[in-house]
Amino acid sequence: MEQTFIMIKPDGMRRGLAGELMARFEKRGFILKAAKLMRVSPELSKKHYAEHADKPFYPGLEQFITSGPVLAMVWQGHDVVRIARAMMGATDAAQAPSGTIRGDYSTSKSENIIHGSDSVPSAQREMALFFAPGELV
Ligand code: IDP
Ligand code: MG
Repeated sequence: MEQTFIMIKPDGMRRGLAGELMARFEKRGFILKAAKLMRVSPELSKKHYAEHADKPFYPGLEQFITSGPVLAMVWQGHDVVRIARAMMGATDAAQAPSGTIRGDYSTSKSENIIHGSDSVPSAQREMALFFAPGELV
């Protein structure tokens, strides 16, 4: 069964949205396979966001993602990579429709509450960065 890597970012944690966001994935029918409350180090940020390392916004992104606890998770289910991205809405929360996570809780292109893998290969790469195989239950 397909799995994806989802992370509630520091802004989502600061605002107390973890329980509500997890409930959305549960109610859609996805199964929680792993969860870890943690801080992202600058080193882990550089690996996780390797595709963005040369972008002008990367320094701000690293500062943001390391600014407080995140909730790293693996969710499993039918077509979960694509469906989770649809549930999140566009990267720029100002463009995300109401009813999506970003569209309901943010108007920012940077502090946009949640991360979700953009493809099955990305999901496998990101899960391996945050979890050891034995940590998936
Ligand atoms: P995604 O999170 O929707 O997959 P990406 O383009 O992969 O979006 O960007 C990763 C993260 O980097 C975004 O979620 C956001 O936090 C941040 N980001 C992306 N583009 C910008 C930008 O133009 N300015 C500031 N931050 C950005
Ligand atoms: Mg992305």
